[in-house]
Amino acid sequence: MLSDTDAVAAAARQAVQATTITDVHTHLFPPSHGDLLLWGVDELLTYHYLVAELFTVAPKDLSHQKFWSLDKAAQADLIWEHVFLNRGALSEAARGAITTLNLLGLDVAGRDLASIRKWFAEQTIDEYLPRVFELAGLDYAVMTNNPFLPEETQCLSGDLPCPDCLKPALRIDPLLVSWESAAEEMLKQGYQVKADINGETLAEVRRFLADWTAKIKPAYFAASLGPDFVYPDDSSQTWMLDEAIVPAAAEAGVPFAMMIGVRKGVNPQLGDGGDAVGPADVSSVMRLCQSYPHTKFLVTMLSRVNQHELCVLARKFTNLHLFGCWWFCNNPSIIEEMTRQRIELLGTAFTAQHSDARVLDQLIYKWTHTRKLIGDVLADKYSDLFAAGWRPTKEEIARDVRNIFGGAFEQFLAR
Ligand code: RAT
Ligand code: ZN
Repeated sequence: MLSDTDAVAAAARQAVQATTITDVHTHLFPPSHGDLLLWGVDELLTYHYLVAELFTVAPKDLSHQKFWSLDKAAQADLIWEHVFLNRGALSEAARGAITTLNLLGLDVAGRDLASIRKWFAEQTIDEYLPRVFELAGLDYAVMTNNPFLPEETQCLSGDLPCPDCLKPALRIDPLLVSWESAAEEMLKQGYQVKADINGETLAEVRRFLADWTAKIKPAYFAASLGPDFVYPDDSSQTWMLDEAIVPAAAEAGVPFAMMIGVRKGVNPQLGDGGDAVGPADVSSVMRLCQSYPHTKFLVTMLSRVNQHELCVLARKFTNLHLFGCWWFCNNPSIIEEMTRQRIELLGTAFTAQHSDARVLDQLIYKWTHTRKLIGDVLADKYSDLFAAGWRPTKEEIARDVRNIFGGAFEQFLAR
């Protein structure tokens, strides 16, 4: 029996520490996919979030071109020197690398990158991957599998082994944002599509999606969309959604995940780090939910200013499930604000976070940081509830916590 607010708050924090998490969106791959799975200290240090930070403080004579011409270890050296040693590593991404190394038992305070590298060189991925999942406390992570990238399709077609802790998702941005390149790849794969989208082409897109669904059994289809995303309009994007993606998702019985609000390539010299954010039109999500009540939509939005409107929308539609504090929102101040807002408007019917890990080791810090923050938020919320007169049990708290860390996502998939 939890007999006072302190006990309830402690139980909430403890439940968040103990819960098993399902990571609903990452960029990880199975070890059998070779170099596609990134791990180790040099990958951690050259995360695109940190590359962007390097160029906010880099010496004038370090051009982007010069940086990209270096090998991975030399790039990592530059980030270590300028972001970590010459400045306080205060950003979330920099602190994250430190949390990861520390929790792996490495002497990060000693600042000896050479010995950290030596430790990683002694690890084997088959032993390291389960260790990372264990440290992060995950049952499984959903991958991002792109059927438009030859380096990925090669692996996906090869029936290579995949551990149970990694589940596929089908990433289909090119259908919506770069049709020409999508069509080119689909033609190579034997689908009779035309640059000018017509009825036959849309039928081929449905066949493509059905075939890839049968091959990889994705948890959902996913796309990232710009702040200018509008539905419906008289563009081929609307046509593609109405005639191909939505029917194919319905046929496959999977949700369509939309990640909305990224301004792609505002500085292409930064590579993956060159994207920015813009507020998007939440009413487009509303119109999709209204038009397709039997299709499920998983949604996350990048702009902080969209979050409140999106939460209100999620109260209106059972076919809409919110997930994660995406990318530039995956920062303590915003995670705290978004989680409070979501609990206040949605109870536990949402997924509080995803890691977006591109480097295996990032699972450790992203989930450690998130657990601490959300544990504090829930401690407050349960204290308020106790003060209001409700008496939650430890078991009920554990149930609620699991829901926002994967339970509600699985219930949504199963609906
Ligand atoms: O967070 C990131 O690493 C971004 O670059 C993107 O991967 C984004 O999450 C996406 O899936 O498009
Ligand atoms: Zn992502």
